[in-house]
Amino acid sequence: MQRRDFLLAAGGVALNAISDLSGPMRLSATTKADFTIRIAPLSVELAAGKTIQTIAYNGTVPGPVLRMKEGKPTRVDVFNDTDVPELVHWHGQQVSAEADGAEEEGSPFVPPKGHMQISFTPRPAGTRWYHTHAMAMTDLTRGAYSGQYGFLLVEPNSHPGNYDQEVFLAGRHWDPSIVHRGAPNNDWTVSYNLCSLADRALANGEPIRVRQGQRVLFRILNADATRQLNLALPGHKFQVIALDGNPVPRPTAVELLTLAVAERVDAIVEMNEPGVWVLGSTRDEDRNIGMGVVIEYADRKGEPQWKSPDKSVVWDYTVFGTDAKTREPDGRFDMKFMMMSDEGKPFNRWMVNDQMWPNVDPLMVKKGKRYRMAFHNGMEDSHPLHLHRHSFEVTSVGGKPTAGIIKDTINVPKSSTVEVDFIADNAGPSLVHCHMQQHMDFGFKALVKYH
Ligand SMILES: [Cu+2]
Repeated sequence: MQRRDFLLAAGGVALNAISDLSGPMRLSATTKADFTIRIAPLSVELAAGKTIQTIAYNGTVPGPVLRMKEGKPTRVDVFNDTDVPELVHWHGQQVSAEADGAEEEGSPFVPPKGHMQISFTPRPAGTRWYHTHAMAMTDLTRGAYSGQYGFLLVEPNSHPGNYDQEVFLAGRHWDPSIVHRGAPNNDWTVSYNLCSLADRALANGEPIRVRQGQRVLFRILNADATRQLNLALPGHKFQVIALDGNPVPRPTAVELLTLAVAERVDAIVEMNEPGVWVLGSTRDEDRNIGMGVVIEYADRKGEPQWKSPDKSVVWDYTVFGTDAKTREPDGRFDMKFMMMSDEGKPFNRWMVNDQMWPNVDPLMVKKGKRYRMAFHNGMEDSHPLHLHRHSFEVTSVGGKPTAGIIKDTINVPKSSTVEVDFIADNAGPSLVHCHMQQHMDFGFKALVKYH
């Protein structure tokens, strides 16, 4: 019988892991946990006659909403009932590298048929999420192609929200397969047959029931492995109050929401257009395979109505920012991303500053200093860049300066540059990577390291 015990401690954050690789589970030396996550196979009928087989948390997709208190030390028991090692990542949380659930940072795996107790202090408050950080490579049953995702709501001590109803929506594509695309991309991508925004495909689950005059807070997550999410609700506007869970300096009403992979939007909708509506993807091909949910006003019946926003309506982060001048950073990192030529098999490989993972120079930082990362995307696709264990302030998008928008993931549109600043305030290795699964698996990543 093999047994391994870990006890790692860093900055007051401890992590216990006990695993038993061959015999019955042993649970000695762990303290009672606040939350339990069980990773196990799940069969779920997302639409009538359309059942998918996946791996999920606690038998549901999405997994349960975990409500944690900001600043309160929290323990999570993770049981892995599958036969492969797993990692649970706390996206947008300033935790230790040990607890972060990223192989590249040295976080331990939850062993197959094993258990691990993870401890951290949730911060900052806001709409975060938890998801697997395992690599999938060409196995589309693993990683972000699986059902291992859920909301993590870190509740602040004071509640600023003024709303009548709270709704969690997480966009996902399902039933993936690998395809090769021709010009101009000339790359390998993933195609899907089914979508969900609530817990079922559009029109297969319960509608969201509202009353005229209600203010509904939508917490929206793009939990997809690879695809951008564009959402509209005909006849209504979204008052965006937070991006990636962080309040924006200029809450603004918009007709269209765009979320790159892993991004979150908190938005309030005033229900003042009675009817039965589709809140759904503006891409017909996604909405037609289930990306949406029905919004039903009290006493209203009939077919859900859909109308696409005008083509001229576009998503622009900077409308939520200010014109304030941002502080000059103490250091700057230019990061250029390039796809390597097609090798004839999936997937394409990626380079960062002409270097190939794991031989990518780390971004070396000193504690307490402010650094600017300039993401240069010379490709024909947009890429969602995510920094682990830190938040950043967006300072320019496509050459347009902005300030005050705090995020952990940002879309870098094709042929453009996005700049973000972060304070080096959480020692330890931190991964910065494209959140599209097949890109991070095949080299689109680098590490921030502290001197
Ligand atoms: Cu990418």
